[in-house]
Amino acid sequence: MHKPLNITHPGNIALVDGAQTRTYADLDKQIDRFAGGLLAGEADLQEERIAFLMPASFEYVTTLHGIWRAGGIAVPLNTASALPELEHCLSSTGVRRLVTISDRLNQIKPLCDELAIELLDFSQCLGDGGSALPELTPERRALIVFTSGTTSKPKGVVTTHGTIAAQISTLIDAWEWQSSDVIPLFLPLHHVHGIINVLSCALWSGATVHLMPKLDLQRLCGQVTRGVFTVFMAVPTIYVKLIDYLADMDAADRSAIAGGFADMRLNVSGSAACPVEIFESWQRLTGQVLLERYGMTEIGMALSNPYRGERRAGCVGQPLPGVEVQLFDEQHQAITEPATAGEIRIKGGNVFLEYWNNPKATASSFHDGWFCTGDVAVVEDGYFRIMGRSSIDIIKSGGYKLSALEIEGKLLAHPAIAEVAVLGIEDRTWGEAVAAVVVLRPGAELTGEDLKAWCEGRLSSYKIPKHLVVMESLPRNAMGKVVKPKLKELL
Ligand code: MCA
Ligand code: AMP
Repeated sequence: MHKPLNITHPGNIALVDGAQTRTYADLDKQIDRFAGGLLAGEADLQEERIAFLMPASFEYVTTLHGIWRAGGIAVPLNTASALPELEHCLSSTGVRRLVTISDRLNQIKPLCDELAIELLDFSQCLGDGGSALPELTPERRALIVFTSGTTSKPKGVVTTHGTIAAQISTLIDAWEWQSSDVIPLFLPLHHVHGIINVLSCALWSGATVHLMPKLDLQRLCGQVTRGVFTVFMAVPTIYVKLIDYLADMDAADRSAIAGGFADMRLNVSGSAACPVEIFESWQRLTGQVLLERYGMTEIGMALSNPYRGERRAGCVGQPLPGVEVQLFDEQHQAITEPATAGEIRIKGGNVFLEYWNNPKATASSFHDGWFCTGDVAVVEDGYFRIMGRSSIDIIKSGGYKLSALEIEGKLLAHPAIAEVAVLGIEDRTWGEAVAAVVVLRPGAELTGEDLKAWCEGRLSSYKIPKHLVVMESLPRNAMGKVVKPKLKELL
């Protein structure tokens, strides 16, 4: 069983939320109370899926760990999701109880009523403490995180306590986490980057996490200037936003903030490719050589540039300790020649157990015991370099993985749209931006603004097309299948 909280220094500050702090001892006690409250006299939640909807907060951390301690499976929900997206997560995992905080109750209540889910206010779940808690073995399921892929609906990725322990411990070793570390957490807490790389690595190490419900560059940079943080982890979009933010200010302020970053021991980029231009700009601005790493919801982190040693721009480094990585060609043969592209496949204790309730998808994502990532890479002078993905239907925007098929399915319900193809187009800030190419119904008209307004409440904001192209017909191949058009010249 992994030790999700490092309580060897109970007086250390675990969490900071604005002016409030929680020591490890306080947090530990609160988690026990929450676990006891959820158990309500039962001995073990027996892998009951418990969903929770809340921003980064003490309540979030207590809920996540409380569910674990009580023997449940934690299902963290995206606070930015539209209701139909939440509906899919809740119904596909058979959730019967959902925990939230008081100012979110009204938002989620109608959906819980419709799905006959018991809606719990966080404070309602705190017991008196001191309840007996179940023994948790590594093979028990712990977490379901939703990921988009080449299917229209996101799949629930199940990891066990053992998987999570492996994902955390490899990063702690590789990046030399220490109890003196302090890290800001502004990434969403329904994905591995925020949950594992930032929150869990820090709490396992006895370090301090500053919880931020949203990315607020001004506030963040103020703290950076004051030297609050030792480690910083973000997606490339956030480094682009920081570079642009710094470019717009006077030289003295810029140099104070840049100095704050320069003094940290580590700046990490991941979740999407970090363009060489951004890697170099960040180094010029702050002196920090970004450590780029590669991961995926199903495997946690797999490849990383070295903490000590050369961090190469445009590359994702080498396999992390305990993670086996091999490139394969289309005939499933292992590639042994350098500089030959192949699919990245992974083995190790870090690999997920299954897609929830979807044995077919689970089976087809493995080959000969290797998890097939769908990402293509080459090895050059001992460093892996990601070349792209094997499916055009996966878009990476702002660090989020999006399914073109899911967005197409949604847009087809628009009364003006007869046919649609969704694709990602290169974008400096977002990596890729979502674009929709549509064929309209006879006589219909549609602008980008109309489409955006229609999508609100139906799709999370980062899935809403930022570009709209209307065509007479969609290009098709000889078999009549739609071929996604090259948009560069049309936009
Ligand atoms: C938001 N906007 C966008 C996008 N997102 N426009 C184009 N493309 C997008 N992707 C627009 C909104 O519509 C809005 O426009 C404006 O930007 C501000 O929106 P807001 O949501 O406030 O944006 P933000 O707060 O600045 O968000 C940017 C962000 C966020 C902080 C970079 O996208 C983010 O947290 N990304 C990280 C995702 C992540 O953690 N992924 C990890 C999964 P308007 O003003 O016109 O309405 S991958 C993973 O876990 C694996 C294991 C791994 O390897 O890490
Ligand atoms: P997700 O499924 O949301 O966890 O996203 C995982 C995907 O993000 C991977 O399959 C890659 O396509 C992409 N990814 C993560 N890190 C990197 C990176 N450093 N460079 C390029 N792509 C990355």
